[in-house]
Amino acid sequence: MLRPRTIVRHTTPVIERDAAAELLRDQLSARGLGLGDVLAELRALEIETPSWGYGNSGTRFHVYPWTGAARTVWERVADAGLVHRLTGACPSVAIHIPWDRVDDYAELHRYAEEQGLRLGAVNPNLFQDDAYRLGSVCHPDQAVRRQARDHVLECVEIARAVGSRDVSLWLGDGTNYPGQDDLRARYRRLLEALEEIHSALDPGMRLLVEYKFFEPAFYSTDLPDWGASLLVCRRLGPQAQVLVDTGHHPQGTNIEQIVAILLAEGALGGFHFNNRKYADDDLIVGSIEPFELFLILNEIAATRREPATARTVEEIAFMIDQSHNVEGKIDAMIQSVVNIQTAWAKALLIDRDRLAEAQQAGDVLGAHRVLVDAFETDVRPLLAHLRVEQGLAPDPVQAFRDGGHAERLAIERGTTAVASAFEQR
Ligand SMILES: [Mn+2]
Repeated sequence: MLRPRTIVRHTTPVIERDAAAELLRDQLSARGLGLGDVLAELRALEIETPSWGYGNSGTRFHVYPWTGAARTVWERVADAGLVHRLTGACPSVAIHIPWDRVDDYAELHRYAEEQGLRLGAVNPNLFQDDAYRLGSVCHPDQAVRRQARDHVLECVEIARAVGSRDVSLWLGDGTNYPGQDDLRARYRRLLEALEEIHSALDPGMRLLVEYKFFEPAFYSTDLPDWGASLLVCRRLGPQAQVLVDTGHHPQGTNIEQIVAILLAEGALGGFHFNNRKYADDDLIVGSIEPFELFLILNEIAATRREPATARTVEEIAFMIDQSHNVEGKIDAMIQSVVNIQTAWAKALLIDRDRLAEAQQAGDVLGAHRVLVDAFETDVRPLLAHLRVEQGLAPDPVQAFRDGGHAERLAIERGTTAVASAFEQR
């Protein structure tokens, strides 16, 4: 989420007068930007981390247990709290039902608050029950469809109980072979289910509709792309919005253009950020394609500057959806947060007047160079300044590594045997 824009009066910059800071100042003033405004926009960016990113998880091949990884929902929320304390940018944590199911959601809500957090999006699980072999809400059998709908309705209840705005829906539904099921009938079943779920939302709540072009199904997926998600959301109403998971597209897809169109249509509800090389790899955000991440955030930054669309942009949920197989969980999460902040800072540094001029004049490479110029700017001093100003360490990854946290958690939790459905994900 982006906090509402605030007009920042000119505060006295406190960046140390070292060479990097001088350079940064020059870079900002050359673009007509004030340090105070840029810092305010950086502070506005709130990133939601996923509870499932803190436990042992992995690929279909093996799950390598990580010493000190969170074992329960309480530990996952505690780890999210630690990430927030180190970054100052992650005030909410998404939960997944049934992995994070508890008897008393008021208690979970209170516990999150003690950790300095809100409970964020509630994610139903429509892919891990034996009954879902042929799908969940699109299953040919009415009884299975009922079970799936009831599960999502339970998640709406949980969202209400914990004060969460968003129910975030991803379906594993699809078919593996041509002719396996009637594609139009499946679409009708999908609409019927989502209409019932959407009508159960309170005003102010949202249903985020995620898409993915393949996997676990390999021939057809019932919500394969952003167009299908958008069509469904349009049928449902304004409380249904599209969720873009950056790992859910075919190779070479221009994700930033999808983002631009969804922004123009007021239909972008949020992101699941992660990165990939080949498929839905759920790697650290920005680890493989930092330029793509920058271009996505460029669309957000540009839209945020326009008064007509600024309000819509504020509602976007910036969520991480990752799974860490060979690396430390908290370390990886902080690195993702840092990478998003870095790309956001670079997007804020784009000289938009010069860009618009070049575009209007048909100066193809001139316009391209304006973007590349911002992308190549070293924003590390700017982000370090932001954090020090917030009373944080300048490099949160280093702060985590130096703070003895991993060692403490290893002693407290040890190595978890990988047995539950959660860890097998
Ligand atoms: Mn996702």
